[in-house]
Formats: sequence, structure tokens, C-alpha cells
Amino acid sequence: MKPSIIVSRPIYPEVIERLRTHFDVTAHQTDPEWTPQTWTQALSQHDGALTMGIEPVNDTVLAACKRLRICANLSVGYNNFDVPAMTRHGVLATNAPDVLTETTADFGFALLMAAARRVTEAERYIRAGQWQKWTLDMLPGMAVHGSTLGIIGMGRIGQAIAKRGALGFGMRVLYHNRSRLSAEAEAECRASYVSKPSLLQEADHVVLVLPYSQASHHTIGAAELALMKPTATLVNIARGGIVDDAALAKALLTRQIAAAGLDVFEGEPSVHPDLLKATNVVLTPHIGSSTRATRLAMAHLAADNLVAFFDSGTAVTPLNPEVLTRP
Ligand code: 8YV
Repeated sequence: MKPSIIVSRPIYPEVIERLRTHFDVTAHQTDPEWTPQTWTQALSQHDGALTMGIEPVNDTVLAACKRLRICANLSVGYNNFDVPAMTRHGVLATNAPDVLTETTADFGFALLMAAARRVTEAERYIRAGQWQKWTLDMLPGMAVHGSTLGIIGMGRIGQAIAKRGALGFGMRVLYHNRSRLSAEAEAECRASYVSKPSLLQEADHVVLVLPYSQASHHTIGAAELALMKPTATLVNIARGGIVDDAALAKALLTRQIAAAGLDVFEGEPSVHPDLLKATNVVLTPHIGSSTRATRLAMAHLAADNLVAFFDSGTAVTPLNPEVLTRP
């Protein structure tokens, strides 16, 4: 009998077809509105799951899912997983890193440039019929080339952004991270390690690329925003909750900082109403990795993990590999 797999939300039909050659697949191609109860009930009927990075897998869920052996996130972020709980329950967790690094770094830069150079504000100006004549001081923005880039969270995506800044835009790159990179890695992305306060004080553009956890909740709040330059921009392509959105909206509306670019939000898909009032913020709906090729690669990597696990007891990108070696 084939193992039984649930795919929590719509994904590319070719990935479903591929999964069907290995598994009995329950696909949800019509995007169900899961509640914690319906999700737990559905998951409990399966041996494995392909999840999108938002469905909770914690002690409460796992207690009801006796058959479950693996959850493969299609995302690199895995804050929907309680990994220690999964390890306790003997359930393998996998994520989908690497394949989205360059695409997401591109998007971080797109938001940085759009915020600094007021791209969406300028477009709204034209669409509102306000452009009557050209003037020298129209919509002045902040320079990107030659400025100082501050990156908080220096994993794969942070390093890819650093390279874009240093090599493409001649930026001075500062970073802050839980652990310092090797001298070799620092040299490769031409980045200097500094404390968080120094980074916030010195950077012209601050980009957030750190994973969400209790420890990174509100990494940027009122106190941190107060350290930033009034000409600075802030970009969040990491996770909602890393920025205190209410405090950021206040800083934008009072011009305490110049601009922001946000792809992720606290409580998304809801967006803080004061952010919607601010004209100096570029808002996008969590599309950092969204090119078809990248999202397809992410889906195939999640499928690779499921296939490797059930075929050979291995995984390509395990988060708790100790589960694989347990008797
Ligand atoms: C995903 C992301 O597309 O990979 C991540 O962690 O934030 C995005 O690239 C999204 O989370 C899928 O749900």
C-alpha cells in the first residue's frame, strides 16, 4: 500500500501528478479555509504532509496525529512547526531552502529601491492625475548607490542581498546576526559585523531577513526606529511579527524615518490600518519568492523530501535529522 499524503493547499498540478506516482494523495486544490480543528482532523488521516509554511504543527496537533511521520514545508521559513515537539513525536520536519535565495534577494532589492526612490508613490501621483508639469524638486528620493546598507539576519538570503549591494551598487554593507560569519564569508559579501544599535544608527537602508521566533518578535519596535536616521528606509521580507507594525506606521506617518517596503505583516493577510494610511510605504502581499520557476522549485523540493523519506528513510533538507536515525 502506498503511503498517504495530504497537500494542504493548491500547488502546481505537475507536482501533484509526481506525488501520485509515489503516494495516495489527498490534494486540496480549492484552497480550504482550515481551522485548527479541521486541519488537525485532516492531518491525522495521513502518513505525511506537504505544507505551505502556515499550517500549525505543534504538540496539540501532533497528539491527534498518530500516523504522521513527516511534514514537508514548501517554504524556507518554518515558524509554523514546533520542531522540538515534532522531534519528541518522531515526526520529521523539512523546509525548502536555497532554491528561493536569489529570487527573494532580488525582491528585497526591489522593495528597497521602490521605497527609497518612491516608485509606487510616484505611480499613484500620475494615476491620480496630479502630474501637471515637470519640476526640479519632484518626489526626491534617497540614494541607493554608494549608501550604507544594514542587513539584520545574515543567512543565505541576507548574504545574497549583501552581494547585490556591495558589488552592484557600491554600497558599504553592515550586518547583524545571531552569530558572526566566517572571515571568508564576510569577505565574499564585503560585509562588516556590527551591533544592532550601530547598524540602525549608521544604515541608510535596513533590510530584515531573519527567521521569526519568540526571540526575534518585534526586533524592530519604537526604540529601534528611534535609532534610525530620518532619511532611512526599512525593508521587511522576513516574517510578520519581526516588526512592530503599529510602531512602524507611527514612525512613517510622523516621518521619523523616510520610507519602508513591506512584504510581510503581523496577522497577514490583514495589514495594520495605519500602514494603509502612510504614503511612504510600499506594500506587497508576501510575494518575495514568487516567480513561477522558484515556487515550482520549492514545491518540487518539498516533494523530493517526501519521496526520499518514504523511499529510503532519508531527506534532502531535514530540520530535525535526529528523527531519521532513531531506532
Ligand atoms: C513562501 C516564504 O513562498 O519560504 C518562505 O519562508 O516566506 C515564502 O517564500 C511562503 O512562505 C509560502 O507560504
